[in-house]
Amino acid sequence: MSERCYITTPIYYVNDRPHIGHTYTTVLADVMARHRRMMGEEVYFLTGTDEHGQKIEKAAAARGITPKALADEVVPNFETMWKRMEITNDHFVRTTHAAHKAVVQAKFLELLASGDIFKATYKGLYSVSDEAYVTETQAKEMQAQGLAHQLVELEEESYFFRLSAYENWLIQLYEKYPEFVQPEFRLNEVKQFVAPGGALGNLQDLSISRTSITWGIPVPGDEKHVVYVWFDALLNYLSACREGFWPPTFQLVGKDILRFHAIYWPAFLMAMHRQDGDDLQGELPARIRELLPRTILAHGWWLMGEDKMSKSKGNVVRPDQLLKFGNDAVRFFFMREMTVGLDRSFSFEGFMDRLNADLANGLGNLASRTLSMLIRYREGRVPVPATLDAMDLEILETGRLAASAYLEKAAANDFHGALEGLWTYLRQLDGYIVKAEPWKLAKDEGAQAKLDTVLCLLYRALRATAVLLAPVMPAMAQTLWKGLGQSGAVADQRFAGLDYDAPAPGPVAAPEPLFQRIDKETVMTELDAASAAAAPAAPAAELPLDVPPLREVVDYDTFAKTDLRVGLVLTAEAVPKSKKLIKMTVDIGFETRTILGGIATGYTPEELVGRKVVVVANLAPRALMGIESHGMLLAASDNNSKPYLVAPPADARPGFIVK
Ligand code: ME8
Repeated sequence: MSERCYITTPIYYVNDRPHIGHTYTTVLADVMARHRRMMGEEVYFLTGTDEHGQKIEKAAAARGITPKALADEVVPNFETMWKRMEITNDHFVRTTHAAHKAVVQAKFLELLASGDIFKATYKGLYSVSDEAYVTETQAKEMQAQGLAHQLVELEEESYFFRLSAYENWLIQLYEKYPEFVQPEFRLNEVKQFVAPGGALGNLQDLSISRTSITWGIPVPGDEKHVVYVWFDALLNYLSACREGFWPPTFQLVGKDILRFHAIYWPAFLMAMHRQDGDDLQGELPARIRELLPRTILAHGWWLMGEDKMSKSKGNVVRPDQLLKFGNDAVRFFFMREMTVGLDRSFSFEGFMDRLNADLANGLGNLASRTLSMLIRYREGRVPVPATLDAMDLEILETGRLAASAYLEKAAANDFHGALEGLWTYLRQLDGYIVKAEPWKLAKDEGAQAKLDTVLCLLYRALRATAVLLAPVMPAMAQTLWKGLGQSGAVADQRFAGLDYDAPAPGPVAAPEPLFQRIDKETVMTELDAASAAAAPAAPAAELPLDVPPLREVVDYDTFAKTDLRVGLVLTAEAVPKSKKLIKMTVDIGFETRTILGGIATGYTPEELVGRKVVVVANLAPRALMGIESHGMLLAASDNNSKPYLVAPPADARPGFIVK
């Protein structure tokens, strides 16, 4: 039986359309899947969408539609994009599929019965953007990065996964089976997180249910809880696995979601597979290792210059912008430019330079020269070499080494290195042509045998190149394959069966250009024009300041009577029937207050949660719309503008006095 290989991508959130990050991961997975098929492996390749959780619930609310309607609208964008990019996934999983939900609920109940999931009360800081509780250290890191507004203090009844109990086994997994996370420096990151300095006792149990949201898979038998979105999402790899393919061979993830995949995910699986008698403090049984993913492959990010791409910065590259240069060109660029694991900065100029140099010149030029010479000098028939001189033997040996190095690197998922090496070889072939001077040989009656050798070696080199490149550039490799007079699909070839010396079948065809050279200047001008058109319109001329005259002077003691405190908004909701009022609960360090603010023209309730504010804390309570307000928030405005809340610095703690 041939070897089986199960490859997964992350499942993508449906709050965005595909961007370069999604596209890169999916193309990498596809190249790996195609390559492994040509290695003779039986591949199951899974991708899909992650549709539950607070992020999606919020995005849908902002649009005024249900989360399911949002997902149904966005999912086809992914499916269509993958078709357009010739992605050969065997299945597309959606976490809203009934089959997936059933597996999540069944596994939840199993772990509840085994004691790996239990119910308790939890109080802690929760990161709204990560949908995860954070440790004190993480909270400090976030505060230092100015992300304090994304933290809220939550107290809720929750189901917990006994993550702490798996720390010992996890550490053994990383130590004994370092192939579990690749590349190696990413494994070190994970180890550092789980056991800084090699010390145990750092992992805390993980809250895996929520009562604060409703968009999720209900906890069976306790339906006011929904299953935490990461427990739900990670289980897609299990629920959508094809019979006989477990465990996953390669799971591709971006560096930002490595922690979830390298810590939580194997721990969930350990809990599902452990048996009575297994000792969690003892050795990790080999039987369990075999049921865990073989490798979590973590890639880096495409950056814009040195910057992270983000919707708010408006610098996100979308696949449509690249695909007008051809799908294979994009696939090639991704594989050639990015070293799996590292970040890489993207630029349109670099993109075009790479394609012009490697595809229009490099490969395209070599193919068209070779085919033209075969047609011109041999009427398209491929001759057989008579004798080989030292120069021929050298290029043959170079080719043999280049092909095996390519296959070795590609099998280790180093497509960057594989392609770099192959292109060095293509340049050596150009050098071989220059040295052999076939155009001179053609004119020399006595050099015909030598010309046969040169043409044949070039033909064979291109034929091997078409096979090697088929996973990376399926359409271009097929065009070349056909041009070389080969029949059938190049993707049906097997690397092991690659017969370098096989006779050529039919005559070669007139060369079809593999890649049209890009006129970089024209494209850059178009891009500049498009980005100028898309740039936000200049702000409307500001209205003149409209404020009342300065109030009468007060002495310090009068001012000092006002007690101002830093507060943290814990919850916020619109007050029914009021256009302006928002009702909030605000933590002011020593107590939590209900405060009404007339700020709905400036803020949505969602934007307020997690925000630090300045509270007038000793104002007499006042009832508005039948609700008593215990304080007031400071906001800046003039008579025309919306209110702008006064914001204390990120690390000011609730309760701090403002004076
Ligand atoms: O994280 N370059 O989904 P997602 C490269 N639903 N990769 C990038 C990138 C960039 N500039 N920006 C984002 C999720 N990514 C979860 C996964 S799996 C059980 C659940 C990558 O749609 C990012 O690293 O936010 C991540 O791997 C992927 O895009 C999906 O992001």
